[in-house]
Amino acid sequence: IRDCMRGRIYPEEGKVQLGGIKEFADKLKNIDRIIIVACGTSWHAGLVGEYLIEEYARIPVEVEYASEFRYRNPIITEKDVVIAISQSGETADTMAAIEMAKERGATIFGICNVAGASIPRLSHAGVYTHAGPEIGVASTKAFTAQVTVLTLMAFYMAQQRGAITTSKLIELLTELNEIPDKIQTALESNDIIKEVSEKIKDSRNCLFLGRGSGFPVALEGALKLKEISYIHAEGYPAAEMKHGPIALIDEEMPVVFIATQNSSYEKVISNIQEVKARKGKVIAIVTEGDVEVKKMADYCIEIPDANEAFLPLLATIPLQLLSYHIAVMRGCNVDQPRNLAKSVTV
Ligand code: F1P
Repeated sequence: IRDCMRGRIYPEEGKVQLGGIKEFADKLKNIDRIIIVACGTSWHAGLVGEYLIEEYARIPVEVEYASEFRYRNPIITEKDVVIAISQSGETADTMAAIEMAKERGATIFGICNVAGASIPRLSHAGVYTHAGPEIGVASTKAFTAQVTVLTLMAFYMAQQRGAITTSKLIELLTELNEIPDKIQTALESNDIIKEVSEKIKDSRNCLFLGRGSGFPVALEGALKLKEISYIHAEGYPAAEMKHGPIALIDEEMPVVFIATQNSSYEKVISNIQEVKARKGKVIAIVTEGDVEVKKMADYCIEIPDANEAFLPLLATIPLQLLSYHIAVMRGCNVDQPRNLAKSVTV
């Protein structure tokens, strides 16, 4: 995150500078919508981007699976900005999606990790994430860096469009600057996470639930568990539980909640009660010092308090660790999961 922010944020001045985006600053002031295309973990980062861009810059955002978008006949005009997110910059579906959008006149903006890869070359402009090489196949630090870039973009666009006051921006950037230290603190929960992993490592299924920006975190938590430990896992918006997944809950089902103290806290608490009433095993990611959730959950993992805008950056860390420990305990190869490729080029 520090590398990603270096030279790009000036908290005391309330300023975000993004070189790659600068020449499109005027266009961004007047656009009617943004379409984000990506696959896998990068798609989850895109959902966080939707939340942040709509919240702060007030630009409507659509988030599309590139693998689906490329085969439809979507309505795209020269007024659209398409943001392609890809760690490798070589994902075939994402490339095909932006090639199609480009032919239809859209401006393409790439968020990639690997410099000089195909997606940055196909894009009109872009930002590199500077996450360094991902050793494992499953994306982890690239996700954190993608979300950081999207956060900076949301703030940058908010600033350009006059959708945010300088004092609010100073407040947000100051807190963003503290996130690397808070992540360090979040990592200190490793021992508890290991204990929790031991308890649920033999589960056949697992549910991940969150609201607001906690929803993409839930999706990412489920994907990591699937990818590296081969446990069937689903991420859902917590409020959707009653529309189907609630039928799955019994004493065999661990349910991981993103239950931090933000705008949806009370509602998440009632979702936890619904799961407990059906004897589900609740693992909750909570804000440091939480009392309410601790009374109900079977296991709690604390993360430092933060503005809701930064929740995905913090809450994803314990979920990545949870998947990691479970996978190791099950004897899985966390760096090279079966059937998965680092970049899906076909
Ligand atoms: C997309 C992705 C990764 C996943 C795996 C397969 O890659 O789905 O999120 O971890 O490596 O590919 P990318 O477009 O972000 O490189």
